[in-house]
Amino acid sequence: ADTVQLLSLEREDDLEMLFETARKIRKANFGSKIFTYGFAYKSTFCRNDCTFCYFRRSNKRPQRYRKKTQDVLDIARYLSKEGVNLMDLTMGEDPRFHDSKNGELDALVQLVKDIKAVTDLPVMISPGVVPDEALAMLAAAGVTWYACYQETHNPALFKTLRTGQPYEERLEKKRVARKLGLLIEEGILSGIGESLSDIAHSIQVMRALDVDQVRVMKFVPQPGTPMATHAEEASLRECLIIAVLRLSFPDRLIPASLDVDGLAGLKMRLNAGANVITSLVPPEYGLSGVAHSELDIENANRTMTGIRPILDVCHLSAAKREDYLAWVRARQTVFS
Ligand code: SAM
Ligand code: MD0
Ligand code: SF4
Repeated sequence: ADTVQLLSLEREDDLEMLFETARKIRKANFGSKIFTYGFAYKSTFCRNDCTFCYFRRSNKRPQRYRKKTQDVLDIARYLSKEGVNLMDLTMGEDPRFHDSKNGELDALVQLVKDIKAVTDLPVMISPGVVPDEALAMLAAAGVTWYACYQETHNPALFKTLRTGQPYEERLEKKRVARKLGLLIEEGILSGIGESLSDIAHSIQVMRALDVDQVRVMKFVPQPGTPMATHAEEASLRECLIIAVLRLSFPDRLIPASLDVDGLAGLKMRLNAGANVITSLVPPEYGLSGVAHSELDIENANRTMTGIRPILDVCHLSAAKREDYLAWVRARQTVFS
């Protein structure tokens, strides 16, 4: 069946068959092991004004912060002890981190080194579009992954979402990252006015990019933004796309994010063929989520302890650090 046909499935039994196929493909490639990523929103300042995002520059509501090095290190230590496989440092496009003028970029570079020294965890960085030199410095410091989601590969739709941001520049940054030896994560938003052929086209573009990790997250309306009253689609649609991604990228990593529906939405995403749980966030550090700035954080649902019962019912288990490192190394040798 072609991609658009799969994406138009609606009947419950058809969907169940698709999800089952996706799980079989996951099993053939990854067994029953699921990778886990810790998440820290390092800076919630941003120069951009994406219409879908709570942290867009013009929104007055978010709590803006830049987490101190020591706090992020504590967080990484906590998550590492819990057994996560990777630490994702995310930030708004905060220009303070874009050059060496004020010391923040150098502090970030040092933070990456410290996380690796203290926890031995691989690091993913999600800083948005940053200068090539900054990316090169982070790569040299030992960052493993660059995550940067295009949201859509329809340039006209992109323009309405990422207002004022050049489509090509954002796409190109991922090629730059790959050339620097980084693994790359690319992704799309669903429920933002895309057509089924837009999604199919995204899959083609992401295949051409040869991305290592590929995600879909459904759009969650954010207070204080132009899309605050935009309809929110059913989470099942995100799951359908996850399953189609699994069919299209059998041996790549596909996240089930805790950020969209919290712990309650984990099982359905794993059942759709996801093999990474992202956005594990420890309580009590005052950290924000992205699609939900608070959901399930302070009640400790977004922790390894929180997710284990779900892994159990799905007959899955959390991968050990060695399993994850082996996968990463194997991917790195493909293009080095
Ligand atoms: N500022 C960097 C950037 O935009 O690449 C890094 C932040 S990254 C965590 C932001 C990602 O979260 C976006 O690329 C988008 O895919 C997702 N996101 C943001 N707002 C969202 C929302 N309201 N609903 C669902 N996903 C959202
Ligand atoms: C997540 N909140 O995994 C995080 C974020 C950025 N690399 C990831 C969107 O859902
Ligand atoms: Fe800024 Fe990223 Fe939010 Fe866009 S998605 S407003 S770049 S934090």
